[in-house]
Amino acid sequence: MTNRRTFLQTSAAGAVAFAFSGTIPSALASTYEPFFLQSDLVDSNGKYILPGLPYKYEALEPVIDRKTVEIHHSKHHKGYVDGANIAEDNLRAAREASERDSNAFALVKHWERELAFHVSGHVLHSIYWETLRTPQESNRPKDSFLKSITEHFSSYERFWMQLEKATIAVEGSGWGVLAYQPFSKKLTILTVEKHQDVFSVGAIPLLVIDVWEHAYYLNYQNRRADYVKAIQKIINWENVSLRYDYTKKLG
Ligand code: MN3
Repeated sequence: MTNRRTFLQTSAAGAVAFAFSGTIPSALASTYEPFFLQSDLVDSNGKYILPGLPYKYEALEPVIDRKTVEIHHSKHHKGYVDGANIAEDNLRAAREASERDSNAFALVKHWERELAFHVSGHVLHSIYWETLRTPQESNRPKDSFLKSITEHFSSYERFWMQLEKATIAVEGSGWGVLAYQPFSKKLTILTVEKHQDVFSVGAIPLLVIDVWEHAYYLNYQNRRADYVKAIQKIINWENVSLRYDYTKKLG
């Protein structure tokens, strides 16, 4: 399935320098494929599409309520998908017009920014949805991924505390991110304040926590810290761990 194998590679064609690049090794593709079934980010014509959720809107309750997930997915995420297509359409139109109109790229800065903003939002939300699941008590990564987390951050508790504190402290809207740096073979915690800006060239996001208010306001109002603490119960560590296994093969 071409779409699946090129997953985030496609978005690298947009303005997202931290997206996956390269193809999924065939040995891994079969293992990984089920996790991307709902995550074709583009259709066969290259148009961005909204991936279905891998669970029902109410599946994350009580950590995140049904209404928030529904609005977040069907309105906010959809908005990024539509915005990315509009930006690409306008850039395509400008390229075509440039043959006869010397001013065709007058708005190129605007549309490149729009493309970066919406493609980044599309990619980050797609990872966000996949790396969540129904609440589990004492939800921890397992086996080799737990071992890697411990090696990089000395313990799971210390790792989560840093991720939680960093995410709560994000100024304004943004994201907390666990990422992998292929060039250093390190797991790293990063934050994104404006997701249209590249937050760390060459780092590949494995787990992202959305802290734009739309992600939590109905449940938690201004209590971002409560939302970030609670989200630990709904992290799908198997998915995060598979992302890690895959990205390690890239570098
Ligand atoms: Mn969001």
